Amino acid sequence: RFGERRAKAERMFSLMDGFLKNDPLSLQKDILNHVEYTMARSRFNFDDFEAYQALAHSVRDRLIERWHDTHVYFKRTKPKRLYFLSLEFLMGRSLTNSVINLGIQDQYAEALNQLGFEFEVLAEQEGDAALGNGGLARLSACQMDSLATLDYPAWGYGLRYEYGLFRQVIVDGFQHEQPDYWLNFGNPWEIERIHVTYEVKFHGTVEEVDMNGKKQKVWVPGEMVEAVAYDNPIPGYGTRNAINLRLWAAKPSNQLNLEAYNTGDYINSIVNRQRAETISNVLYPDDRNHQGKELRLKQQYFFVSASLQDIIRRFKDAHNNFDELPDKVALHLNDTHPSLSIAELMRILVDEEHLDWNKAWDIACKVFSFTTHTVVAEALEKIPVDLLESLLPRHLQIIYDINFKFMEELKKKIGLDYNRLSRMSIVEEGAVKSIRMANLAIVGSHVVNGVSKLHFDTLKTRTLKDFYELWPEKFQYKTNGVTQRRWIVVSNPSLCALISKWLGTEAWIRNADLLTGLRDHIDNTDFHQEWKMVKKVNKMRLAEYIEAMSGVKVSLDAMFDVQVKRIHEYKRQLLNILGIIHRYDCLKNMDKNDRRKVVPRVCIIGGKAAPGYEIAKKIIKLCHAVAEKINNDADIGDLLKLVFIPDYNVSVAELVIAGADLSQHLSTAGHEASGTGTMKFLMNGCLLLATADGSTVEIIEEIGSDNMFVFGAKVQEVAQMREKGSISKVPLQFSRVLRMVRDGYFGHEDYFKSLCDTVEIDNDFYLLGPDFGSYIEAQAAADKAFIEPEKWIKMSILSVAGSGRFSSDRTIQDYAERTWKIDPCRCPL
Ligand code: 4GP
Repeated sequence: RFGERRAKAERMFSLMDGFLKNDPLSLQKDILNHVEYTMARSRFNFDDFEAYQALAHSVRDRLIERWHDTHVYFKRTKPKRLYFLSLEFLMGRSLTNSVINLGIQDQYAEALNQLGFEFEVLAEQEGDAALGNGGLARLSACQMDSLATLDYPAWGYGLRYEYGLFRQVIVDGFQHEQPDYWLNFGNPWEIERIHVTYEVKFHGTVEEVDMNGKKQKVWVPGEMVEAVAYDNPIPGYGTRNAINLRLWAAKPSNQLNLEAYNTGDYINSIVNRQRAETISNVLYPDDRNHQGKELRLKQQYFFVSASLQDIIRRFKDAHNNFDELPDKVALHLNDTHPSLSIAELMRILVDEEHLDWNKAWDIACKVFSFTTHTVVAEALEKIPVDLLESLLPRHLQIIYDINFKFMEELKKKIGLDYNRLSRMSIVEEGAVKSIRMANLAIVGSHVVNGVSKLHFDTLKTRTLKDFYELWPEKFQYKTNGVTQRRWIVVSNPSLCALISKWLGTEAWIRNADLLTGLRDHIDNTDFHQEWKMVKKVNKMRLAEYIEAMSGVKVSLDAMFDVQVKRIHEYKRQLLNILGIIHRYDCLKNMDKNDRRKVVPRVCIIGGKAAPGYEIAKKIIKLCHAVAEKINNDADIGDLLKLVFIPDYNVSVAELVIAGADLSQHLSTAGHEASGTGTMKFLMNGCLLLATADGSTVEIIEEIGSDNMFVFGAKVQEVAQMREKGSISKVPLQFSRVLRMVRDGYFGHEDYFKSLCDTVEIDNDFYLLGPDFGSYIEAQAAADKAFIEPEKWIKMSILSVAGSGRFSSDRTIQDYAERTWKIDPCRCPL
């Protein structure tokens, strides 16, 4: 039989003419075929968008080949697999990244040229896949790239939201949110798997039945929804491996509720069925607060249930004893959002597979690991018990049982310290009885991770202190990283070529530590010249974009100073804007001579505010009001410009980061768990102006504080300042610029009043006032360095040279070795 099957497979393979060919002529044929047969356009008459779609389909074909081979190889060799569970992935665009990772960019460029198209122009046709909010979600995307590149046998699981993160439209300086129906024109990068579906259950009751003389709990659900898989191949770089990101979409269940149909209410029954699809419809646009929303909880469980059914099915296909689960499967919880997985795995093992509770619990604890991305305990997710009871009655019982056993064990260890017991309990008593998802994740995981050294210290000493003292061995940190493939190779091709030229190798694309080799050329003036040219080219691209988006013409001689990230009070965009007002105020009061010495600046701010976050929205409006004043002041001219870049997303980031001279990371120390924007700017030779917060502390260690502009209170000082007050440290200039806003210098004084109130002396939780003086000094130091181009270029080169440690390859390798215990599994050519 085996011989027969093999012969059949070989014949089929020969009929297929082997693997797809990648010479420019074959690529042209493939693209034209897709124009004709996939897009159903005439092959002589198609526009850029159709050309992009056909091109994308031809790339996808090549991805599928590798993706198939990788699956088959994993299936055959049965390595321990990692499943990365995340409710958010900010993938951005796929085209350029795919052809680069496949290693066929030049061939495609030539093929398209011969068809009369330009690769870069077609690449611009692609929209972003924005299935996430911010840092956590983009980190997941970087980590998927590293998992594939390093050949780890990993899969990602997530939700296929039909509406991704909202589009930000600015009208009169105010943010408006518009739905991002990103699937409008189809998504060539996904593969719909109509046969990979699972029933997901909700509501209902728990009954006790007698099973072989043993009492067994059985969940009788009240609602069923079907989860359908959509697969997204993730190609590694410099390897044949392409792993999978499986996203679930909700569809009405096929199990008809005959009762409803028989009552004669046919139309309503259909409408009710359709409602099921809303589960995966829309991404929640807050990047922190999801407390107590029923739909959000439904999304979480829908995602968890479908993923675990899929994972357990795959495990059972290859193994027949659950004792092996921890040796074959690692389940990673990316933040608390997938924490219900712990209760769900227990339900499967105990209720469905009939394992004894203690054995099941032992397995679960070995399988799960958890990363938290936040600093403050208040931001940790909680779910009201009432909600959970109605939606997932069996899971609530299981969580109670987990907690009961945990509390018993804890009492044995710490005695009857009721305060501590109640702090550590998974169940929070109080006005609204709730389940603490972080506590569940910590209790059920064998490793709890922070995302930077400083974050780890905060977890140990503050946020998760009780747990750390109980289980110090459980706690680790893996400083975040970003992928140099996306953030240099894809987004900054000129810099990529320059680095490879001076290092004499492209090996750094898989091993970012090699970037340190740039230090060998630090005094070479030819190298400096070329470095300068690269930045200039990128600044030109950015300047064109700014003009197209905002109508503002900016000078390339100016310092491009950028702050792009989600808008949050703790990230202190307001500090930046007040600093700009101060700069403007100084310019206005300067005589002509002094003005000649001023370094011209283009200040660029971008980012989205959560739709319900009023103060953040006011910050956006203030930015526009200040820009309006400054940009129309002919007296100031090119000395100062301020632009807000609307709808900041991954593809905008690619452009902006490559073109920045200086970037700002202003979080009050102790509030940014890690920060990953810093790393992208660092890799692009942009100097950082930053507080010693999150992973910036480690960047300072790596490149030295003299190669960046560090300012502001340190973590320990922040605590003291909040306790003792810090009025004496608030400089006069701060009060002055704040007064300008209050007095209506930029209009809208009533609207800005509550915003100004947040930084008044007694109210200034994020310490803008006390940090203002040192902020202004750091800005002055940046100006001073900028007028010494030699010095600036060296700092820029040393930034890139020191960025290797912040590659997500390093992070992933660390997770693989210390947390997941998985080995590379490289698919042969
Ligand atoms: C973010 C953190 O705020 C940021 O410091 C960190 O770099 C990033 O996660 C990745 O670890 N958190 C979120 C969130 O995006 O939604 O909580």
